[in-house]
Amino acid sequence: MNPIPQEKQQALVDRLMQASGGSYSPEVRRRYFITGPQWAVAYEGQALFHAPTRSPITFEKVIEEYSRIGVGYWCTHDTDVIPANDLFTPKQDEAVARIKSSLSKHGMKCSMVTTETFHHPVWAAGSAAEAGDVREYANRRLENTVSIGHQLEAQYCVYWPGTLGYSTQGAIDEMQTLRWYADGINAACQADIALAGKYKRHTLKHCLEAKPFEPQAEILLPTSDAMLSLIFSGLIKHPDMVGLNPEYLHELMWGGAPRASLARALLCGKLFHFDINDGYRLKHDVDIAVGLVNPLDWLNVLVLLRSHDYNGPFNLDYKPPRTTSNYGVFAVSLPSAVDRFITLWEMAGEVQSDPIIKEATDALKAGGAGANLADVNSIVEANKELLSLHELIGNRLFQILIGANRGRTYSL
Ligand code: 3MF
Ligand code: MG
Ligand code: MG
Repeated sequence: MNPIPQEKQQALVDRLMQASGGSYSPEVRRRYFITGPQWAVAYEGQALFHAPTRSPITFEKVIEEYSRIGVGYWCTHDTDVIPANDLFTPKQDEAVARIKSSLSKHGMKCSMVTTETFHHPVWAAGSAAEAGDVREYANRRLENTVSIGHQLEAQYCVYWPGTLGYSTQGAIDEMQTLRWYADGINAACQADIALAGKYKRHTLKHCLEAKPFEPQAEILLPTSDAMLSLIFSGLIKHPDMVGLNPEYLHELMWGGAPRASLARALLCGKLFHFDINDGYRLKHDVDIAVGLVNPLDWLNVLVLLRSHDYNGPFNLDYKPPRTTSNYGVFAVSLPSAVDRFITLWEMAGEVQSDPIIKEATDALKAGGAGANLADVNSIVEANKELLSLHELIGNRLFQILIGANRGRTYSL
């Protein structure tokens, strides 16, 4: 193939996207509670070892593009859209007014707001630092975000503690730091109760998000289970208002099974919100888009969530790769992520109604006949042949993933 002239490259990308097929209309996409973060599509590709590869984009453009593609909900960190120096000033109100008008112009809703407590130098020692003024400032920021949430009619508020931890051992008192961290969540809930009264709205759902490593060497609340222990520790004054925002990759990063983490959250009634993406075990937070690394696991995650009636948001917390251009973010990255999610969700429905999986599962639950409880070997024998069904179910899930259940075949 000859080199492709620059002015023909976008057309090539568009033609191959078209040829790939499998895309849904914006109307179909809008039927799902898929939420689009400001920071995901505005990410410029920078990292510790990386200079940006994309140019900045405004929230107006982000909201417009989400709407065009069919993502009905937008969410943001406070400082994604309001520079830290403008917070608490009339410039904040101006920004909130501009966001409101942008959302309404494009028929979009704000689903969630979150406070950036990890990037600015003020958080060098975390939001629950020893210095009282840092903690007071953190509380003001959280309260302010809750207020912005009410003004934008959001339902959820998310907290990723970022730097809550340490790099040098013994530098902080873990117990005290966790108490201070809980004070911040309490301040946000307290402010929420007052603001909900003022705005005549429901209080928000406050969702804690754990991540096992990065950006701190040792993290005090590294997993969703750790977050559950904080919620039920007695330190949280309004535990009913507080739940989880697990992130698929964050649970995978520590070597856990995201499906099991989600199940534990569901058991506790705390699965409020879910960050969807993909990546690898025991590596850093690569934030690859949903289904590109572990589609089979993702299928099973969605079977779990469909089977147990999860009805909260699916938040596209991923990062378009550095190799994707500004144009590619909206032409390839975002629509393909949404469409893979929808396809996997629909496939999960197929799994639920698949007659083979259903019969195999029912047979496993029925168990084998003829066991004598006084004879352990007879229990083994009674169930022995049935247990091959576990692997058969695994194979059937693979077949559903590749469409073999719908007649797709391969031959030499
Ligand atoms: C970091 C994250 C964060 C959180 C966000 C929500 C930038 O790995 O996942 O995204 O999701 O701060 O509050
Ligand atoms: Mg996240
Ligand atoms: Mg992440």
